[in-house]
Amino acid sequence: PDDVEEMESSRMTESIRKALMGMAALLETSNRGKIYREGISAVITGRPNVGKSSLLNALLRESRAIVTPIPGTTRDVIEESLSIKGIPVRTIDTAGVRETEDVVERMGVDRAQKAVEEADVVIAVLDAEQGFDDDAKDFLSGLLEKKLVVVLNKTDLIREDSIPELLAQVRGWLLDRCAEEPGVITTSASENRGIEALEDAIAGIVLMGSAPKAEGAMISSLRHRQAIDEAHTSLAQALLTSQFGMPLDLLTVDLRAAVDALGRITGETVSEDVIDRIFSEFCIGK
Ligand SMILES: Nc1nc2c(ncn2[C@@H]2O[C@H](COP(=O)(O)OP(=O)(O)O)[C@@H](O)[C@H]2O)c(=O)[nH]1
Ligand SMILES: [Mg+2]
Repeated sequence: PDDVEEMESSRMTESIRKALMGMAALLETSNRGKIYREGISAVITGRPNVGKSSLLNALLRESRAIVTPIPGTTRDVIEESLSIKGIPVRTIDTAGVRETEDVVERMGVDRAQKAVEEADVVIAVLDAEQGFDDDAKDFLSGLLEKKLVVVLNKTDLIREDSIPELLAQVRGWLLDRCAEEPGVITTSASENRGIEALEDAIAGIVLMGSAPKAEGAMISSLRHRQAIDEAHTSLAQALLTSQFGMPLDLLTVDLRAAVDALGRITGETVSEDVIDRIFSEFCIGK
């Protein structure tokens, strides 16, 4: 009987694990829904004069944005609301990041750093003409933990056949340093080139990991999300219990909570016999 129970327990663990994976995939679809509904924040950062403001202006033209300028000086943080591939993106243009003695500029730089910390996505702009030198590496070093899009701007100022080499250098350097795979693209803000690629890169990095994996199914309402969140938590608890080889009876509480939470979506409350049926499936010996 002990052997049977042990076998059934591992089958049970497997079933719970599968259900958990399904729910995790569903929850990811709702993250995606949330991104389209509520939007994200992006910050454009880089050394002074690399073309940050020019890129923001190019994005504004491209995205037919709802323009809501927040008052600020050129040394301050300026925010615009864009719509990038259908995703609302609050985009912050920052003062150039560099060491400075100027008190007013210093405040702008501090705010820029704070904006970077708080942003969902960081658009790091480099001057392609400057090449991928130590200063550029130094600058990117502080951003490796973020969802990152690296833009090599001013490509109109360098030979076209040197672009692939430059791209490869930057990609190679970032590859084993970044928490998440960054987007790396080239633009010319002044010639309005690469702006579409920039939009694709931003949307791509935002949606990365939030692609719907559950065939066909997608959570769209907050109420459903909360219910599935709860069921997910209960099932995770049940998985722990079952992995530690606790008596199956102990699982009832968590499984029941999970089933009840899911029942709130369909409007059904689950009767004792559903729980009994679930258990009779697993507990042959009972
Ligand atoms: N040749 C060239 N000049 C650019 C490009 N983007 C910006 N600039 C110029 O570089 C200077 C600084 O641009 P700006 O957007 O103000 O840079 P920011 O300080 O990073 O905001 C301006 O004179 C721009 O016209 C580009 O892609 N190519
Ligand atoms: Mg600027």
